[in-house]
Amino acid sequence: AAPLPQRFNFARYLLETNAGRAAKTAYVDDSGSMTYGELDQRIRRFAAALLQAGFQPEQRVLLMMHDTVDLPVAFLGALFAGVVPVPVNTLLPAADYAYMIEHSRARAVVVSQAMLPCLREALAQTAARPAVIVSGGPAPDGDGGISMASMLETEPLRPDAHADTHADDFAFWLYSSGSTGRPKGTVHSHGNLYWTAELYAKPVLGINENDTVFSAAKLFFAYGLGNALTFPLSVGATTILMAERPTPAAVFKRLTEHKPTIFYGVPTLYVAMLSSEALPARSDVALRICASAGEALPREVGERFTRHFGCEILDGLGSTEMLHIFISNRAGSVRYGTSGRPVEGYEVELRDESGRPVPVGEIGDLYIRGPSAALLYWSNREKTRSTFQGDWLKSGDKYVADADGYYAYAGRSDDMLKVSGQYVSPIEVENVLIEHPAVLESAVIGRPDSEGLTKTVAYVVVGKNASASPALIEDLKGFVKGKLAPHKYPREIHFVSELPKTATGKIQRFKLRALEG
Ligand code: 3SK
Repeated sequence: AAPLPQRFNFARYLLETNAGRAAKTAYVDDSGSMTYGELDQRIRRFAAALLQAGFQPEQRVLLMMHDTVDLPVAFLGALFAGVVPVPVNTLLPAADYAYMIEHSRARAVVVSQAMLPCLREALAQTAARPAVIVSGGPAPDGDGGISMASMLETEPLRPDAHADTHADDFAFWLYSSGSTGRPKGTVHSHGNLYWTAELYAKPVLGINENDTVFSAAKLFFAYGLGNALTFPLSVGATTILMAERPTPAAVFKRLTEHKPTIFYGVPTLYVAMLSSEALPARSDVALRICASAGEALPREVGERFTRHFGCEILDGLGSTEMLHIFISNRAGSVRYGTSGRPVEGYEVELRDESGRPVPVGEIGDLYIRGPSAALLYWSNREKTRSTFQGDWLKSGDKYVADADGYYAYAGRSDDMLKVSGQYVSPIEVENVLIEHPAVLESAVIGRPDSEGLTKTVAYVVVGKNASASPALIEDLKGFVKGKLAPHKYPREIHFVSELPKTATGKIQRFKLRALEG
């Protein structure tokens, strides 16, 4: 890959890369399409509007947005202006947005119209007063907000006024979950975006301008951001965006109507697709290659998919901290049941507890080094130090390598779970369960289902005045659903008389993991 110049602005680089493609379709979303020429204009206008509104370099703008063409415009417009966009998960409870608004000190929030009520609820929980920019509709009267459409209508005074950023400057943040405490603001640079496209998307996916891509993972995830923004725009490909939840039916509609050549999913979705009666025939789709990340893809699922569609799934491992995939299978040499081999440009080591490399065939803690590593966690020196160790980054995953250099997942180093490709902290779920009047204590673990995918399981000790019953199980599930993002509620709840604990009172989740469900 070409080395980066010191002065580098990723949005400007994309506009230059696609300057000769003005008439080509860049994005198709649920309500229309946008050419590269229109994308260029809108990015410049959005950037100019932020600067005209007095935004200073590195101030944050929170993006509470569904996947529509406005999201790449807001993200890249902010980068172009040197303002730092922070795309956030659209499925969180209001309290999480209140926290992120305060923690990021966001000067503005760009919000999809459908999420306005949730933003209002969040703003009621904080004294922070960011400006509100509404995407997909008019700003409501009296709220002091402004519509994104009206910002984009304004002719910019200085359409080329991009920020003269350094490749290592703070460019954007993504929040990543931790086993304890609040989500961590993971700070990435302009250069990091470039490296994920150069090292993974171009050589591993072979992405090129003839591709049409569709990612079931949303743009607010590091995985989705690369899949549906960084990668296609780095080569001038066309991207299909979908605002709704990625159910099999919604995915099949896009696969058959828009005929993407690259599809990016997560294991839970591949399983649901393969068990759906509406699974399209091979001849109804135009898939060239698929990718999977988020959690390990069970071998059987990959094999069934390839038998049906004649197309391989490249399972890989990435992280929010490394921004995208750094271990991946390659077309033509896929080994289902593994995450593949290190992507060229990244180095991977498996270490034992004293930091020494482990031999082939033995489980070790996975460390990575590569040019797309995040710079830090915002306002969190302790976690920054324990994760970013010099050149190396501690992933928190345990892996085992075979003699051919393929890496297979062997669990997490902490108690974190990965459910539907997203981290779940057992402690966060336990803390909610314990707020229920019937619950005395609880412990949450992950357990593989019949397909080999992790499901959240809770063990609950009920209080003296409560009785364990099927009705209480449903009540507890609903209680957690009401307070946390939907992927976090326990799919199974078991009542126990006590929880296994150490002498010092720490819950021994490994003992619960050893129990049969
Ligand atoms: O979870 C993953 O495997 C992943 C992949 C790409 C980018 C980000 C993440 C978290």
